[in-house]
Amino acid sequence: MSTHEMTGGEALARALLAHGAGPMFGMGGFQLLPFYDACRRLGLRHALINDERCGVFAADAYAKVTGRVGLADGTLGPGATNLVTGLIECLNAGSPVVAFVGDTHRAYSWKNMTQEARQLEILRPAVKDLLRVETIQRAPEMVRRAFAVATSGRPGPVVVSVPEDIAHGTHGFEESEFAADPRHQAAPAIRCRAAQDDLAKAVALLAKARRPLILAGGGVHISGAAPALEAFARASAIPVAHTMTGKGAIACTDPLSAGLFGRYDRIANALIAEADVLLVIGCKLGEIATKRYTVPAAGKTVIHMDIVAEEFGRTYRPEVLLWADARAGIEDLHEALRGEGKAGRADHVAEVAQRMAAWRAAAAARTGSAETPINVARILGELNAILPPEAILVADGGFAAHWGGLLYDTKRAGRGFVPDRGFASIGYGVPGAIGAKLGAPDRPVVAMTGDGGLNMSLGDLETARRMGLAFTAIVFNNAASGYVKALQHAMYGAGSYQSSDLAETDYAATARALGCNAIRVEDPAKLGAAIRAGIATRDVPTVLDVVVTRDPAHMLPAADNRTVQIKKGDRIA
Ligand SMILES: Cc1ncc(C[n+]2csc(CCOP(=O)(O)OP(=O)(O)O)c2C)c(N)n1
Ligand SMILES: [Mg+2]
Repeated sequence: MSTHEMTGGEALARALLAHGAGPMFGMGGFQLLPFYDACRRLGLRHALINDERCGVFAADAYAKVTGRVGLADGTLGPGATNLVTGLIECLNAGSPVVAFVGDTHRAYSWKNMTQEARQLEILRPAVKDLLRVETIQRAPEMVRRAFAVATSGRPGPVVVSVPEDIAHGTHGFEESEFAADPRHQAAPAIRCRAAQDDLAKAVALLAKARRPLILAGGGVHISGAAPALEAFARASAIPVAHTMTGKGAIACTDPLSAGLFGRYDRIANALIAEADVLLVIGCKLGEIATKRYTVPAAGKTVIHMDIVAEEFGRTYRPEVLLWADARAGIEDLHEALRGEGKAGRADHVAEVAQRMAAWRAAAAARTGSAETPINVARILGELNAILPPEAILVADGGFAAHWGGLLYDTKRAGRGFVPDRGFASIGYGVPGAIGAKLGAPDRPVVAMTGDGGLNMSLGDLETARRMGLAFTAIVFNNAASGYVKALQHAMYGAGSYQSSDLAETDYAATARALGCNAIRVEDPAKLGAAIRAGIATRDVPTVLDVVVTRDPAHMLPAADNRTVQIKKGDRIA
């Protein structure tokens, strides 16, 4: 048998290629140089990112859009620690991501090596698993293991720690050592199904339900279950409400859509209160989705379907537990229920559509607002009118996700709205758009970000320009850390602002200086044309610097946010 002498770095690159993997985002250092060199020689798509956190955000968005494993890397020390925020997004959101981190040469560890830190201890709680390549021979095995863990069960991030002596050392590998199981190229690699007796209990409850409602979370998208959910909801006449991440579980334009539930809602919270059975799918029922554990109110009949058994009962005590992959579980329910009880739900379904129509009529004043500075709702109104069904809307961690979650209408089932609600960090908009565009090069990608969020990730507009990626980044320019300012306004009164103002900045000029296409929009009537121009642009990002309200009393996202009252202990967002 012939062996091929290569560095550990090259073995890692070959193992990635064996999984059909890439693109990858990172910033180099000494430790991983042989890996970078192998990427160049072997043609693994790798791009320099200007902040490793953004590299993981891009990998996360790529994984969310494609289901395939997102890849990132960081060098020893600050490179590794910069990964933490991004990795926690992947962990909390269930995104399959593999990250390589350079580590010290083991002959010198703990001797004040430059950039040395207890980095594995820092990274450990941020990931689903942390593997260390202990001997060079095991490099391909560790990559295989990382992909297997990242794509199985509830997907998540896996760090592979690569000591310098492993990356730079050499070993004679046989070709067969790089074999990879193709099922682990994407999540879910393997699906589990609910127990028959649990399914029977769920079917018995749903068959006689008159006002049932499905509450869909991001797990629906991780599982690729949206088409199955749409078919089940239609065949069974059960309306669907969703979390921010669950948007697109069915199309928002579907008559069965009850819209967002939880902290902000259109009509869904009332439907939850009136429901006789709630079917929760792929949703952790966390703080925002439950409006701080008040929705659903205690005493509801809940069927909870999730792939992580430990999530059952964490925030709400369900009647029936369906321990299943979402798509498999929905298909099984569909098959077993066979539309039973559908006829008795005709009024319920008609009422949902009527209430949604009434909500839309009430919201139209804001989504079509001619106010200047521009009302953020108008931006969502324009996006609803302009974006085609296949578009992807990325939303930054702050207001953008809440405004988008509430007001954006997806027009087909599937993940068309990509917020970073795993960790809700600001700064996700631009790198998220980079990852989404690489994952779906033929789909229009639009990102919404606050000016604060853009400030955090401005450097990676350079990355997007360098990579020739055409997406549209809409900046909600309110010259403020607006969410904080709005809370200060509500809690301490007008004028009581601390560290929540930003300098008035022309982000269009900033973006132009970075080589991007850019338009500053101050007139709401010009918004539509600007969005269309952004979508039509090729090979370069477009930044739309949209001047929105600076009045902290009018920043909160709701059909009429002026009536929002903050109660003690409440958080608003
Ligand atoms: C990394 C990080 N730091 C702080 C926060 C808390 N936070 C949530 S929204 C927000 C305001 C962000 O300002 P900007 O991006 O301009 O959005 P705006 O609210 O003004 O639309 C902040 C600071 C966060 N989510 N993430
Ligand atoms: Mg702002």
